[in-house]
Amino acid sequence: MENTSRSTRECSGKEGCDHVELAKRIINGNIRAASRLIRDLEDDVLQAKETLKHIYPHTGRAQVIGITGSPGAGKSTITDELVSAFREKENKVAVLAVDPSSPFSGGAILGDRIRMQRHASDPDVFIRSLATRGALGGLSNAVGSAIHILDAMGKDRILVETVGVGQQEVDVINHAHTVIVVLVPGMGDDIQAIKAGIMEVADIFVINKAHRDGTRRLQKELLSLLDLKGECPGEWKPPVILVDDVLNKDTFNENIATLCRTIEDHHQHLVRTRLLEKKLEKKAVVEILGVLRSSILGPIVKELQATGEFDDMVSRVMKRQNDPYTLVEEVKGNFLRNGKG
Ligand SMILES: Nc1nc2c(ncn2[C@@H]2O[C@H](COP(=O)(O)OP(=O)(O)OP(=O)(O)O)[C@@H](O)[C@H]2O)c(=O)[nH]1
Ligand SMILES: [Mg+2]
Repeated sequence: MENTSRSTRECSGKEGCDHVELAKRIINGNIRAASRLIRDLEDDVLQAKETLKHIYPHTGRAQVIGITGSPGAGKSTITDELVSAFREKENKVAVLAVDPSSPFSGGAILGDRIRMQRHASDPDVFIRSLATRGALGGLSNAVGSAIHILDAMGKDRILVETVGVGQQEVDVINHAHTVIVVLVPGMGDDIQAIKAGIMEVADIFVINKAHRDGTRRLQKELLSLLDLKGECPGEWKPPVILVDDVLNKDTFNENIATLCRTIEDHHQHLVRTRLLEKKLEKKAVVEILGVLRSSILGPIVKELQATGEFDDMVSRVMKRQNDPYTLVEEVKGNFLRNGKG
């Protein structure tokens, strides 16, 4: 209901609902237009899809870099520094801070904005946070679409920051071409990382706050884990980069420069080995399945919820009056016959 009223309000507003016009403004790099569409994605406004259709042909150019790691590992600090490094090369940059845990934008993300304040006046740096309020397409879908918006705006590099915890975050980070996992010594990060399956998605490891005790131990553990995995000739072995205390400006900057070069090397590797093509193919599959799920399953679920049938199904399954298989078969049959649940 909330979504419908919101879309109606926007369409009758003075900005109108001309998707072509909104798409054009985004393609021209208009920050307000892009922000509005990202907000609509968060709110699961149906019309957002119409605008996305128009911007899609203008996407596929940007390099997407994912940054993940435990809370407080230093992801935003490193992201902020990467933004500066990319700006020195005159790249247009976007940062998407994804907060899966928060039902509202703000909180930790607000901290990120403050931390990245020095880029606030740069028109070629666009920083946005993304939280979803239970979008049917799921967070990963919303992130994929937000990346398309930033890409269509003409950004050369898109940095996606997320806290690496569970499967949802792994799905989010899989939108990136290159994934950086930030670890900190002395936090039991190694164990957490393996548990969360983050090891599998890492292309580059960063040990941040490398002035701390335990850095060498963590580095050794990581390297032996990577050795255990083994590697085929020509395969990318994720390098482990140490990043010194942000207060040791000179070494910190040097370390960030190494990180930038490694990101470049990884990108070249993806292109050379045609892994980039494979990644893009996988992304297309995931994207189609996600849209299928939200456009076919979404309306059925909404209808069942609106009529109270969904609650009824839950209660029947709980009391073992019905099994979910039979119930879903009935829903499917009704839907195919009548076009509704
Ligand atoms: N001393 C020191 N502090 C650091 C360093 N890197 C980050 N910090 C501090 O650690 C805190 C967390 O850093 P962030 O960059 O916000 O970490 P994050 O991983 O983005 O945190 P979340 O987004 O909240 O998960 C901040 O107070 C930083 O100033 C470092 O190298 N040395
Ligand atoms: Mg952060």
